[in-house]
Amino acid sequence: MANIKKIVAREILDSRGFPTIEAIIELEDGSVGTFAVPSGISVGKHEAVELRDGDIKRYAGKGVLKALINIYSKLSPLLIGKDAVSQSAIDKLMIDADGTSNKGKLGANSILAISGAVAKAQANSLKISLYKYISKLLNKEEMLPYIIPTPMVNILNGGKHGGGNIDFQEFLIVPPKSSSYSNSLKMSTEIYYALKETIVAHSGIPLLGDEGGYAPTLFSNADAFKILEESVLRANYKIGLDVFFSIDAAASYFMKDHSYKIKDRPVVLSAAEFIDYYANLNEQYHLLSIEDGLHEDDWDSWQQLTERVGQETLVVGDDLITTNLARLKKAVDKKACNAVIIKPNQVGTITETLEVVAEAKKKNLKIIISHRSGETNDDFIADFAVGVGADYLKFGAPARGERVAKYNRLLEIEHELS
Ligand code: 2PG
Ligand code: MG
Repeated sequence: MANIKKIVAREILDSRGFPTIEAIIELEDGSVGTFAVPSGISVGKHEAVELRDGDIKRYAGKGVLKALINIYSKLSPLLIGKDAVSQSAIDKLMIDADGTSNKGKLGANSILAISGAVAKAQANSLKISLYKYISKLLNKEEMLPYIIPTPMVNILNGGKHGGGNIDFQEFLIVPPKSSSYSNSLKMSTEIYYALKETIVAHSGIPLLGDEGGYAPTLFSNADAFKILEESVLRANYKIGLDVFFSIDAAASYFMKDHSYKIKDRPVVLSAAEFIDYYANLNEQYHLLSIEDGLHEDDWDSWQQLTERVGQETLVVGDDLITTNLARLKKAVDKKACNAVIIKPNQVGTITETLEVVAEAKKKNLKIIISHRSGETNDDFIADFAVGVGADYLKFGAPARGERVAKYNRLLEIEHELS
């Protein structure tokens, strides 16, 4: 048992050079926890509010000084002296102090910075690895055995993360569940190298997108699949055996007036036609998962997509659910998806994130723990993914410091577990 002694928060930069918050919590026994908040760019409409200053004279309006002031003036006085052993009590104090349904008053970024730092400080106080502490928070006791979730590795970036020419946001490669984590990382990284060679062989320029995947100038989604296929072969692997394909379409970002405009088709597609398109894509590539295949509020079409391809493919809700318990329950009722993306900053506290994980587990949805496109070197979510016993994880390309910090932490955990 150790009370919170000191809270420090600072404005730092994320991987896009945008300001974000880093909080440092010190407990009375000397234990320290640090947490840096990530930030998305293809943000779901129903996510908790990320408070930004809006002062265009500073960091183009993206500063987080107001959120810092909230930490020092509103949250610190509430939390100093409180026992870090009760994560849920601490999170509840902050939720109540905010008082809104979307953390719009104090900002989900202020609240999550403290919530995450408290969890890390408490794990350090108990002298246990963070993933073990997360497991205890979720299950009351440690949930054994620990397994490293299968990585979904985003090697080709389009949509809002790329050069603006490919419609789908992420093209991911996923090794089979039977592969060890280190072998999965090795295979994915070798295919990532091969993708660079393939792009160059096609006279492309191998520039990177926001999540470290390549963002080549391609004409269509079909072109992207072609160069992925070629890259897997170039690395001497077999699609459907050594590796599977997944996509995050982030479709809310290219739906307009209830229709979808993709470069693969000369005319716009209705939701029903777009579902046909996915079904065809599936026949060709046997996709392991389709994330945000449809607009985030088109529940009926989600239900139809799940009915159509959900037997063999994970239909993954990210912008659809936004790590929000009510939306998860609605998705389960409507059979709108069979897998869910979990991102702590979509909801704003560790306790609420764990509640969504627990509900998804109860309802047999597959769980994918995800980073954001704007990241820091914080590796919290690597431990979080192992601790909650997720099925998959999504940390971007196996390149760039803010992505490899997480992949490398998993190598450390794998070593610890062996
Ligand atoms: C997503 C995420 C992470 P962003 O859509 O899944 O890959 O992107 O953080 O920009 O929302
Ligand atoms: Mg997504």
